[in-house]
Amino acid sequence: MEYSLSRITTNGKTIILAYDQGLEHGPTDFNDENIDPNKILEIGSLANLNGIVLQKGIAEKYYLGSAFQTKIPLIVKLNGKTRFINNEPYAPQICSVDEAVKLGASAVGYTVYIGSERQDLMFKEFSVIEREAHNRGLPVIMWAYPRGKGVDDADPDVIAYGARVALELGADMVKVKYTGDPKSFAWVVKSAGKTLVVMSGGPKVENVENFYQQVKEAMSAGACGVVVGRNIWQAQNPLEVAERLREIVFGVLINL
Ligand code: FBP
Repeated sequence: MEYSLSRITTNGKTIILAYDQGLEHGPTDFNDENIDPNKILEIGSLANLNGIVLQKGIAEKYYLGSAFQTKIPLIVKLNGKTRFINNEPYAPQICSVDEAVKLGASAVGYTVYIGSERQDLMFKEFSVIEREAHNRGLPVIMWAYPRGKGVDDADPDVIAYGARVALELGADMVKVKYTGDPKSFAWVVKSAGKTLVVMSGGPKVENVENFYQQVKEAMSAGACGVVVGRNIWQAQNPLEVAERLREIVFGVLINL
């Protein structure tokens, strides 16, 4: 099976902008500016990021056929749910690999709620997606989110388990929460084997320096980059945050 991560990485490293929160959390995450998908596509393009994560509706209406298509690679999120689904979550597939290809995707993403009572449904959907995407030459990113009754999603061992599940199921990249310290994150990276690990951004932090420190630690532990949404586009100056992230992840500056 042929697939390449080169369209969403630079020298094996990556910074991906996440913008699927409108579905996952609702417009409560947005203000008058960042509720407009064009503004986020503009940030990702100007900051020269490696990809933007969109659900198919936004991809179709704001990306396909627009100037952004040549400026920032698209990662189509193939499943999703609202915040009203909590205890034993399941995020159904809402877009096919075929549709993602037609939208111009360079990769596809899928969330697996590992440990949820409905995990088997997500495993089944993921396995079909993995096969179809790889047959079409597209890499697959797993959002490995341990969740459900009795699952502690902040436990470093549980996060490492999620990373291992991604490897076992054939993901090329796995997006996980930071464990809180570089030693336990290095074990997460080891557990993921040849599946590349990206650190998840999370809610906007009060002190952005703490966020940069976490990214530094994750990179030093072997992560290949980050998938960040709110900590970039909710920031006062998103391009400044993106520049700092580029310094950390790639070790270079961009001209703003
Ligand atoms: P953020 O950097 O804004 O946290 O985005 C990453 C992300 O995985 C999004 O892709 C997704 O919408 C959201 O977080 C899901 O967060 P959660 O399920 O923790 O509410």
